[in-house]
Amino acid sequence: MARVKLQITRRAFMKSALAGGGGLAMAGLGAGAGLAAPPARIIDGEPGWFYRGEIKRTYNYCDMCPWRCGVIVESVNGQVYKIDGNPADPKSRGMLCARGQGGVSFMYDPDRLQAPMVRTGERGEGKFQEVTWTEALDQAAEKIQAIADEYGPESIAIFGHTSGDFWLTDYFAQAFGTPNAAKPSASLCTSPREEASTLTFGLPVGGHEPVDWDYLKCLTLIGSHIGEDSRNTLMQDYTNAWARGAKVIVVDPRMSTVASKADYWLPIKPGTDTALLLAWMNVIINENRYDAEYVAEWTEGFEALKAHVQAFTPEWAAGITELPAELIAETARVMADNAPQAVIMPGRHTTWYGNDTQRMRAEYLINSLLGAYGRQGGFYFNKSPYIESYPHPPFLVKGTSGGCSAGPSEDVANAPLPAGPTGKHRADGVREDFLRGATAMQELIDPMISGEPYPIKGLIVYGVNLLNSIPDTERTKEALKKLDFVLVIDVLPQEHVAWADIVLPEATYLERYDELWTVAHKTPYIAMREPAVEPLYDTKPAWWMARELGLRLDMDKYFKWQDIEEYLNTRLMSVGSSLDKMREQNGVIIQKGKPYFEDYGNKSPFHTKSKKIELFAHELELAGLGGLPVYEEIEQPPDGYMRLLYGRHPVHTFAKTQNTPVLHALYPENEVWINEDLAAAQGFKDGDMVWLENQDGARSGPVRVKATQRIRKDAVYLVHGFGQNAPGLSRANGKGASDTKLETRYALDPISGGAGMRVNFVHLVKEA
Ligand SMILES: Nc1nc2c(c(=O)[nH]1)N[C@H]1C(S)=C(S)[C@@H](COP(=O)(O)OP(=O)(O)OC[C@H]3O[C@@H](n4cnc5c(=O)[nH]c(N)nc54)[C@H](O)[C@@H]3O)O[C@H]1N2
Ligand SMILES: Nc1nc2c(c(=O)[nH]1)N[C@H]1C(S)=C(S)[C@@H](COP(=O)(O)OP(=O)(O)OC[C@H]3O[C@@H](n4cnc5c(=O)[nH]c(N)nc54)[C@H](O)[C@@H]3O)O[C@H]1N2
Ligand code: SF4
Ligand SMILES: [Mo]
Repeated sequence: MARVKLQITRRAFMKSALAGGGGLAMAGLGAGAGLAAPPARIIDGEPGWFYRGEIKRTYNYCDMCPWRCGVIVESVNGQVYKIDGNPADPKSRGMLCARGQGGVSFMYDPDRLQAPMVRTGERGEGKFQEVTWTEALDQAAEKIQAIADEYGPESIAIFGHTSGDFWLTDYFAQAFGTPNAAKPSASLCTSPREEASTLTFGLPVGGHEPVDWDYLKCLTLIGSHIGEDSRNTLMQDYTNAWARGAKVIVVDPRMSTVASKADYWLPIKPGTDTALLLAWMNVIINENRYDAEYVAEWTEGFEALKAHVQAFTPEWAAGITELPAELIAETARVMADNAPQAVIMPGRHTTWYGNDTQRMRAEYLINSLLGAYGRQGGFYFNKSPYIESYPHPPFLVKGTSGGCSAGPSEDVANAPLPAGPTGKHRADGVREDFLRGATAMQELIDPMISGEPYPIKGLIVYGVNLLNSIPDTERTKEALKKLDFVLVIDVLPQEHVAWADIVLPEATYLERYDELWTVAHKTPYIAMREPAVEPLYDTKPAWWMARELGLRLDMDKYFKWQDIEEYLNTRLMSVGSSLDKMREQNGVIIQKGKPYFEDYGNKSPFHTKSKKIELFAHELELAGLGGLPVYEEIEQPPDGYMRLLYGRHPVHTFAKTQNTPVLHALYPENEVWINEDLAAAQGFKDGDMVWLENQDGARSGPVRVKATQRIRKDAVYLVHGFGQNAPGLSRANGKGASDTKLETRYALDPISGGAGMRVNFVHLVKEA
């Protein structure tokens, strides 16, 4: 494949890659149905007839996905017209992905929730009556108080995601005293990689994967599908590295977009990645291609690892992964030849098969053998920005929600340890079932049904798509029927909203202030969010709802601030800033990082017990979970079935943007990818409409067949987020098939508590 060897400048890339999808959408469809044309500039001191008023620019961070690029929002006379990337923001660098530009359309979606509501029909029926905020909040507080009085505060569970979740899942939960706060971005997403990282380095990966892109020479992606996973920064970084000639190795059972641009595509048999990783270690160690000096200085357990991998030859792995032994050896050599500017980028959604922490550890061990951590062009050490919390009395419990989008960490060092849903702790305070993981969201459902080990009676759902994000939706519905109280805070009439007792409609990110976004990065930084316009309808921000509930629940001492501006200005004072100063300084505060070993003097940057990279994990060995990763065989599809795989589409986020007018227009429904030859043998062709049925008889569809050579014969693939059953979503309802509804099973990772969802099998059924 011919390559442009010049460094693509970011401007040029924007024109070529990003503006293509997003820009076209905005030009073709307008910022939202029925909006007037954007205002034009003043010519020769006189506004033209088309002049509509002054353009107001406000700072924000995008909430169209959990990545949160810094943006500048342009509005005129209380109407938002345009969102641009903030050039000063380390994530957006002046650019956005299509979803980010779709934010205007998301805000003006006419299907939005418009007023607080109280249920009038049965749970799940979706019958509500509008009430005032006072009525809704009074009733909610009364219910929550009654449950806490009878069963204790821990019997209220709080699920949260999207960027206002800090106020509920972190702040409110800890102040109220419930340890049962959880985010899908932990146990359904990052918990294996975070757990593995903590075990190996004593450091989390953090929200932003610390790949030192500018100097990188070799990138390996295990399942990460950059380009479909359309995080703005990653697409920019990838394109620049690729244009510079960096080698790219992609391991994926499907030829993803990024695989089509790689030097090597390894179409691995699903679920066998750990075998490949062990064989790579075998080659790197036995051919003396590891960084011996680095390994001696910075790691512990090398001899045990060396002995461990002897049996795992490329020939052994070839039999398991269905990849040629020669290709396995060759790719290991390519990585080693480029070390330490060679990294296996930690995937983000890493809950795959239930043995995921060990797979992630295997990736980190290779990165360590290559000497990549703390080296230019490998991984930098990221650092959280310094800023003080708003002063408050000690919280009643320590935060456990975790996740890739946790709010700013609070100082809760002296708070008692949480009693998770099992309530069991080892003598050293570590939870028995999960080593250190954040509370696993999907594991909180059972106590709602069984009352064991103690009952969960109330549920607050903030910005979580309950029936599209957690596997085994029938079990979730059973739990929803049993609960004494369900409070939902959302912006759209999503499927789960129909199950609420009380619905509180939130103002979108373009209409509200919010907590500061503090990012652990090469250059630690703080970004702000302020409203571009007044909230539409009768909607309110999360900080206000959390405070109003808190005041009604005798939690006044945690809500001393009168309004959000006072809260934010007090925090910003600790870094010599304020909202006004931030506005003058491009909406971000950038601090100095400590990316490389040189920045630590004689101190070790690793926070493990040994202060080294623990190739051998003593803690896991002690817990009987194995100090070194091993390959474990997983269940294979029954005859006639294929494994259900899933991933992202570049213009959609999870199950939340399918109804957004401009994004819906770009990709209105998903398709089921199936190997072309296999489809033909089963009597299906490209474009056929089919239903998908899983091993337990669950069905979803109808969905269009995409017959392609770009996927193996043992798997099919769906873009996540479609197949919704929410009549209030006029565009998304009933379009395509849902991976979630076909995931009636999951495999629990014993180390991280993550839910592996790629353990379900489907077959195609002709549309009835
Ligand atoms: N457009 C868009 N971008 C997003 C998001 C979004 O919703 N929309 N969400 C963001 C979030 S929160 C996350 S967590 C990330 C997720 O993005 P990633 O971390 O990149 O996603 P994964 O789901 O881990 O990877 C999906 C890929 O794994 C491949 N795969 C499936 N099974 C296997 C296997 O056994 N082995 C290997 N090697 N590969 C396999 C699939 O074919 C697919 O290409 O995306 C982020 N970016
Ligand atoms: N089957 C399956 N399950 C998955 C995944 C998958 O690929 N397949 N991916 C997993 C991953 S990686 C992740 S991170 C999670 C994501 O899980 P979720 O975050 O639950 O996913 P979304 O569908 O984005 O749901 C966001 C919800 O927040 C609402 N919302 C949007 N903006 C706002 C706002 O400003 N305020 C409030 N209050 N609500 C708002 C949306 O309407 C929606 O109901 O899902 C996980 N679950
Ligand atoms: S990657 Fe796209 S959707 Fe996500 S925060 Fe950035 S601009 Fe918004
Ligand atoms: Mo995620």
